Amino acid sequence: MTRAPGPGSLAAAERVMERCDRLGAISGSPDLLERVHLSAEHRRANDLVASWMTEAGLSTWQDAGGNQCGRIESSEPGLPALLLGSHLDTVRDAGRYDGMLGVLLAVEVAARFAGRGAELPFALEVVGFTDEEGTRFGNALLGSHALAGTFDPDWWDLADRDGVTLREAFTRFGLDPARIGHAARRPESLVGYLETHIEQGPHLEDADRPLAVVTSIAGARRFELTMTGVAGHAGGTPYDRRHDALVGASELVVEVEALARASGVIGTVGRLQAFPGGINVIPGRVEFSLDLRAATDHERDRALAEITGRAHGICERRGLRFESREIYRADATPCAPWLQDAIASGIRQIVDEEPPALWSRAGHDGMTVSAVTDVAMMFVRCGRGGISHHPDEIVDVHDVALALDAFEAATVEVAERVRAEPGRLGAA
Ligand code: HGY
Ligand code: MN
Ligand code: MN
Repeated sequence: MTRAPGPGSLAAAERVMERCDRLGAISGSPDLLERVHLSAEHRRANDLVASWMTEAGLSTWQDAGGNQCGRIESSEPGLPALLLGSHLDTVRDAGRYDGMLGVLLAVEVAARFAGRGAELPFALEVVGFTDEEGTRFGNALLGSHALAGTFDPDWWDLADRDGVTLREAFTRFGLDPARIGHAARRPESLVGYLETHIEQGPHLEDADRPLAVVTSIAGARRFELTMTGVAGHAGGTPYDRRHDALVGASELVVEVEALARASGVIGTVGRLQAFPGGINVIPGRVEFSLDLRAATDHERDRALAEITGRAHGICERRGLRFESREIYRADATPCAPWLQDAIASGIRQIVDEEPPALWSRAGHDGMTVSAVTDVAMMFVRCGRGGISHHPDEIVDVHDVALALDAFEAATVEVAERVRAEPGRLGAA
């Protein structure tokens, strides 16, 4: 039986929802929510979240990767930190809770320990990552790669749709590419990373459960695909002489879905453009995307090989050429059992039921942060069929209140486990 959240928690949850609305109004577009890496909106969102962190009693800084950070010391300053957080950037035409909810819940949990830091055997840090989505430069997780010390210098030459390189945008934002290494955290400075995030799927709503513990995060690979044929006259070119790139690409798009449905892998073509794009011209070239993910890297990569084989088969039959360029890869990430236990125990204390355990079909910053410390996640129920990456994204304030209390309880559970095993403080 789910316990009703306490009045203080409901008020805090209302504050979190109101703050999600305020962040939702910080967009690069007047008609929809889009807040991308190193934009003026990124700056405004960081400043606003920094003010809320300060209000909560955290010391704040923006790290050398553009992430917004805050910290509460324990009784002894300078101890390794438990990181709580999520991301502040969005996809195009986004909802208001993907990422933002987790950052603001982390601020509220930290506020509950402000002045009580001595109760924890570690410092508490909140991080609002930038660029979890990769909306601007195609690659993703650039903020958490900086924190994990896994930023690849080749990425400086990535360019956005206006041709602005990551290096130029970074510099214009007021950051120094030469200093990005200063964002990297040493494993011994961290205890672990906990993220609360909306589920972005229907499972909790279907099960009528408010919260879940996440077992692992799906590994994903993203590609820019090109099919090239021969442009021609839409009227005069007989079908048996056509090399129609759009029909070929369309055949592959349908094959991706059929293969994914049959194998449990998740394949999506989110973008497709035909060239030259004339209404009376057979498309000579099609550029399209592929987002491929699965619970394990093996399943994902096996599906990729199958899709590539089918693409070449289509090209052979239709006299087309197929090219594929990988633009992003993040491997499947298991959540640390000891942190999963802490989250499950936190949920049990608040919701009085055994929490469901789900693998995350969505990618998250924990995939990169796991390079430097153990990670775990808690999911919050999404309404409206779990819709996300869409303005209709929605959560219920009572679930947010339960999530807040469970996230606080999970933090205390981590503290118990660290006290029992001091070696976990900054385990390399
Ligand atoms: O694409 C994802 O899975 C995440 O929302 N970035
Ligand atoms: Mn997202
Ligand atoms: Mn997200």
